[in-house]
Amino acid sequence: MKNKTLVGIVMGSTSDWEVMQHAAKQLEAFGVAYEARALSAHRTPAELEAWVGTLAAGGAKCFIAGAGGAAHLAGVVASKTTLPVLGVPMPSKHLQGMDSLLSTVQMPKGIPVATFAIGDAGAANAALFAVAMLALEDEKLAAQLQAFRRKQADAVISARLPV
Ligand code: RP5
Repeated sequence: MKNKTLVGIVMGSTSDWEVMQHAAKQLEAFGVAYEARALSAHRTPAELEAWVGTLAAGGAKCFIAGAGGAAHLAGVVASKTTLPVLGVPMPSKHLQGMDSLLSTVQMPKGIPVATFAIGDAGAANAALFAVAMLALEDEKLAAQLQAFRRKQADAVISARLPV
């Protein structure tokens, strides 16, 4: 039986997948069930609202939303659910993602979006943050997260500079 979807990953365009795949891969590494869709806040608002509602009703615990340019996707998702929304600004052609960052992070008071770094690191970190939230009520996942951190620390400690 397919595991219940715990995290919804949404992006404004299929062109965002190159970045957002890092969120998906990170969740896969922890065995967290997710559903990923390309749905736009301005091109497919009705479908976006329906998808958010379906996942929330099905027991999802949070959403990761990545978009670029005038990036209102994460804010719109946050307007449709009280579940935590983690925003990932896409790198953009003309402003190198600063447009995406500011339009995702500068949510007016009342509807929060937890915003991560521009690009691949932000996508991976949004997934790690989702894992941390899920780990609050899942001891096995918490142990996995501890082991992940330990492995990273060990890699730094055992690294040797080429001098
Ligand atoms: C945004 O516009 C998307 O999130 C994407 O980052 C950007 C460009 O989309 P495409 O023109 O590649 O579909 O809505």
